[in-house]
Amino acid sequence: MTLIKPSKNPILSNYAADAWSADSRHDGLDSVIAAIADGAALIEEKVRAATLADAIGTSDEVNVQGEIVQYLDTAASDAFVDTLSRSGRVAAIGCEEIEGTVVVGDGPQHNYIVQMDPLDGSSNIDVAVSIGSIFGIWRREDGEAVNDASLLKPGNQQIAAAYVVYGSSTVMIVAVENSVQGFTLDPETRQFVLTHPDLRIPEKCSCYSANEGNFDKLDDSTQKAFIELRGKYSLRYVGSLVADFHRNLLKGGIFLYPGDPKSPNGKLRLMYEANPLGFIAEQAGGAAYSDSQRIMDIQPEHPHQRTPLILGNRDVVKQTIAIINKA
Ligand code: AHM
Ligand code: MG
Repeated sequence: MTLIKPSKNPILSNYAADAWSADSRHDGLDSVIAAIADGAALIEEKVRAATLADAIGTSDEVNVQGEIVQYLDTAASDAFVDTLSRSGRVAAIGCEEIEGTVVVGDGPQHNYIVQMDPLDGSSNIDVAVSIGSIFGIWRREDGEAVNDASLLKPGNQQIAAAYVVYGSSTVMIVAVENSVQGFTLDPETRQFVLTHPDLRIPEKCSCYSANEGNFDKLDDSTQKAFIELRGKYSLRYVGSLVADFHRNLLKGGIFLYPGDPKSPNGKLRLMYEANPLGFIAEQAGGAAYSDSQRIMDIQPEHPHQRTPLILGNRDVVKQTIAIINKA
């Protein structure tokens, strides 16, 4: 597999060097972000060709109708494990597609732990709708053992988070404390260019994003919260978390995937969906809660555990939680 070297992303690399490496806790973080950018540029090409590959089915790797979905999930997982491992800065990786911990290295320079959903919104791959990749980034302390426990740090210890949306453009959002920056992949130069500096969620909430088809399954108080949102905001739901969140970050909005009596923890995963997007939302002035607590304060017990997720404009998230928690 050909990897795009960090030097092919000079604007991103230079930006990272200036903005993120000044803080000593960010030592080497620019290499981790550049590795995510490299993997994203590679996967973007495969995403653009996904429907074609599915229809033609000429490659041995995608020779059965429908296997493209599985193929892209695996290709994205492999690509990001590869680029992150090559960054020389990552100690361990947790991944939606991989049951256990990918231990990369325990040298003094391996000072980051990355958790990722390499291809979010898989059900939208074969219908040409926006999908994405999500990353939470934690610091490994000096000398800290690298093992399964490395993946069980709470979200409030994240040092950075990022996501990529493969949509009408390919956009990468990167957040560190108090800073959320957006980059767009230039299809000509294959460079990520800073296009959305210093993002903040707009104060005005324009829309809510939720699977309304689940309404009848919800408990009474959650139904009340949905009804309240219906009366005030437009419904916009892509069905790819990363795309729904991206729209709400830029335009103002709230995303909900609550639990229900049958599935109290909902559908979405704490470590590589809720925590990274929760971190980004908070740095952009928003909020992220399960039904009962701040997402980032949940102490993880399992790398693949699920959580209800209510995410976006701070005030609207708080109002929604208050309705859900009213007995
Ligand atoms: P995935 O990680 O397998 O793609 O699943 C997660 C996706 C999210 O992107 C999205 O918010 C949610 O599942 C949609 O679920 P539903 O189809 O139940 O509305
Ligand atoms: Mg996902």
